[in-house]
Amino acid sequence: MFDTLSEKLTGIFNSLSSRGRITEKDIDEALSQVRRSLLEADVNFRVARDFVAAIKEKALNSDVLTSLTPGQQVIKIVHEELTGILTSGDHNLTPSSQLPSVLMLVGLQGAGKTTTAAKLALHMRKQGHSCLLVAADLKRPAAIEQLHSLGRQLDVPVYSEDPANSTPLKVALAGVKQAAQNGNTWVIVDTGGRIQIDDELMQELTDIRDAINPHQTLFVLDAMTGQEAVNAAKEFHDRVQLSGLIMTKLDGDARGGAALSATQVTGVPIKFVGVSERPDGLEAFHPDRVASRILGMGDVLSLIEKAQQTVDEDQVKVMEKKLRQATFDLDDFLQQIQNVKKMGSLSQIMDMLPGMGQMGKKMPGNFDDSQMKKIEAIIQSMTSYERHHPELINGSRRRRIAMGSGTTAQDINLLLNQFKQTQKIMRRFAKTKNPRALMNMFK
Ligand SMILES: Nc1nc2c(ncn2[C@@H]2O[C@H](COP(=O)(O)OP(=O)(O)OP(=O)(O)O)[C@@H](O)[C@H]2O)c(=O)[nH]1
Ligand SMILES: [Mg+2]
Repeated sequence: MFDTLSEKLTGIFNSLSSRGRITEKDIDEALSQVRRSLLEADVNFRVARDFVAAIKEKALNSDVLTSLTPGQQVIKIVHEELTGILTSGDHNLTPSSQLPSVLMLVGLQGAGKTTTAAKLALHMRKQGHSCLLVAADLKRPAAIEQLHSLGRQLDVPVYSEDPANSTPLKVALAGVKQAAQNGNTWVIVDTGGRIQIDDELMQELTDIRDAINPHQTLFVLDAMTGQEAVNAAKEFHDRVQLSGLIMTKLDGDARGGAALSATQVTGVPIKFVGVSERPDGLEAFHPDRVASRILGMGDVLSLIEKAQQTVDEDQVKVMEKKLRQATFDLDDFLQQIQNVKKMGSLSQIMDMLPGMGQMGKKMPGNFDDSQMKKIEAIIQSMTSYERHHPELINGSRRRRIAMGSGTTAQDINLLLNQFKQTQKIMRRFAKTKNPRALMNMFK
């Protein structure tokens, strides 16, 4: 988590401050910490090395050496630089002037191409386009049915042929022709997974590319596969000239360093990210968020957005007001926990909150879903007065609540501590006028 990198950097600089001046060597030490953190986040080692070299120059030319908070300054520069790299290029899927616009998905096996094809079709339809999905993976027996099944689910037409009497090239060509006849505005060609060292299959992809001349060729990159995917992205780019990347499975634990490496190595922008297995699990790419994630800073903005999708808008506004006024009490805490349940697994949510990921891990008994049930029971056993004034819960109240909720006084203490921590974070949050400026909290 961010705390670790931030704390480590602050630690390095703090231990130096007693010595007085910070030197270039001290910056080197801090940057080697940054490099390690990038490697942990799956950033390719060459990319990390070059990146850190660029940062060093920036740091030396800035006021880091004389700053009172050099740790934060370094993080700030690193974050800005990461965001800068991730921002370059066009992140939209611009259609071609001649319809239908042809989009081809390529990548390693299991990266998420077929799922992403369906996600894109849904996304495009929401924007008023009509799509045709083309099943050009004839190698994996179930691939055609997988796309048909997704198509049925979304009510998007799918073009396929009998694999025994066709080839991926033929299917792709006929699919594009079909889309033109249908008057579709986009045609999305799903290709089979392949590894870059398989020359024959890579040639097949080049042939398809030459035949259908895609306007968008997107490499689907599994965030979980880390650095391996980076070499593949480069090779695919050399073979079929990618126009963009889609990073899938960002709902998992991976910090997403492969995004940085793949963008650096290919010079091609990330267009979208996949955040669930479901067809609506496709999100616009936000460079600053992925940069925060790579640094392990917690993805507060994503969390806010997710909460807004799951919880109704009015409730969010009320909550926001409470946060601003810092009157967040145990009733709100309970409501948040219940909302969190709607949003997904708790550890996922905790990871998105700065400081909370670590907190979750440090918590005795682990802050997991059963813990959550316990918390609900405890708060429900409190009186309304107690929920508004948790600081007044004394020993005898504690015993009564424990009895009422079938827990122990220790559980109550744990909860009250957790609540206090949350309140602290909320207060920091409340101080920011604009959620977009939340990053300032860390500067
Ligand atoms: N959690 C999560 N799972 C995903 C995401 N995208 C795809 N998956 C899952 O990853 C697995 C592989 O997805 P596919 O779409 O079949 O991958 P593919 O690249 O088409 O695979 P091949 O055609 O065999 O090369 C499936 O179980 C998907 O549900 C994502 O964004 N998040
Ligand atoms: Mg597939």
